[in-house]
Amino acid sequence: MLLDRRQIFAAIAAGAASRLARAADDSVAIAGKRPMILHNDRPEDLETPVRYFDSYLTPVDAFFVRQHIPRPAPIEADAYRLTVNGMVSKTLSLSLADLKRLPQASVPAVLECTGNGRGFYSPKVPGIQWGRGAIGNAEWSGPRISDILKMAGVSSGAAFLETDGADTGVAKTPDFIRSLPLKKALHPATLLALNMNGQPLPTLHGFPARLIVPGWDGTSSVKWVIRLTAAAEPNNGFFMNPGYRYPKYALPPGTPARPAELEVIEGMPVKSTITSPEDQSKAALGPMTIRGFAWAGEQSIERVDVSTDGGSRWREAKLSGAKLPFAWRLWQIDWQPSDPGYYTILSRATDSSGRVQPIVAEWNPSGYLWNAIDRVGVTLEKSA
Ligand SMILES: Nc1nc2c(c(=O)[nH]1)N[C@H]1C(S)=C(S)[C@@H](COP(=O)(O)O)O[C@H]1N2
Ligand SMILES: [Mo]
Repeated sequence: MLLDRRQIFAAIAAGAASRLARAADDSVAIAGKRPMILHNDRPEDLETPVRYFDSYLTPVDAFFVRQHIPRPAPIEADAYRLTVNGMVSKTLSLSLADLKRLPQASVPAVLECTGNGRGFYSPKVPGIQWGRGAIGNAEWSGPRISDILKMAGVSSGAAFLETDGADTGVAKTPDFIRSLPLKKALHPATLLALNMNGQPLPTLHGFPARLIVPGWDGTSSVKWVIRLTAAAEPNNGFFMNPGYRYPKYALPPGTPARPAELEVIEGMPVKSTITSPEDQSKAALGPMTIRGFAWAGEQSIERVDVSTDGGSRWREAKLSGAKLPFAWRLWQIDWQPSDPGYYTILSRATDSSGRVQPIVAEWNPSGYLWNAIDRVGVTLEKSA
């Protein structure tokens, strides 16, 4: 029987409804996850509700999930092999045990989807309407890509590393393949992560091995890696071109991309997020602490300023944690409002290279790299 598009969507929706327990706030339960904001089912695209962001490391069960195509069949640890080929002196086929025998490095790093915050753009941009939660900060560990490539012996003419995940294309969506300039691949913090927060990667996050490219957009961090290929040129497939490119010159909002003037996205911008109070929430009038996190791609966070009056006056927030590249820093500031009413709270981060969050995030046709000063509204009410 042939189903038309409407019937197919209805069938998918019916399946989803029976499989997913819906919580009151429209979040859903997925195995291994707390209730998350569901953007897509099959495969799951899950956003972290901001209330879960209350720790330096984002717990695995609260970490966002993004996948473009159905997950590969679960990979058996014993059957797993990583092929290292292309412009190398020796093609390798490495088992998980081989990878575990290499020196293991560890790096706390943010993983942020390029489209995090897309839902805030106006005019609207097609794609997942992520709010604040397509991001997490985890401790990743595993062998360095540089150690793996050293074993294979990369030719001097190689300039890129192509990475393929075990997921394959379906229908019109092609295979997920990414290329990384060799310089970034050889950076000591670029890992083939086997662990996330000290535990083996769960299937949703790329078991048994994923790339971690600290400071770059999440798209670079290929999951379920089965092949690393040294090459002279970057891969030119859909997920490198036109996917995940950003206009070289700003475009008027609402206008189409100019394909010839798009550039591959690399390091991420400076940014901050307010996690408490939540946007459009109500609270009892009284002293409170405003909290959040801030990060800056390959740079580190220098300071965060907060305004509770829509940006008229600013105060410096207290940062915790080490001033490191790649990872986020938590910040907080005490506030003693004296009057009830509606308040607009803003947070603005500055990084170690002097970048400051802009008032306006530059509109772009794919809705990438939203990094405007964060803004929430809260109503403070006199207790009865
Ligand atoms: N193999 C594979 N790797 C992938 C993807 C994918 O669809 N397939 N999605 C990428 C994108 S766009 C993001 S934002 C991150 C999300 O990682 P997470 O699901 O572990 O949070 O994985 C990246 N790696
Ligand atoms: Mo992404």
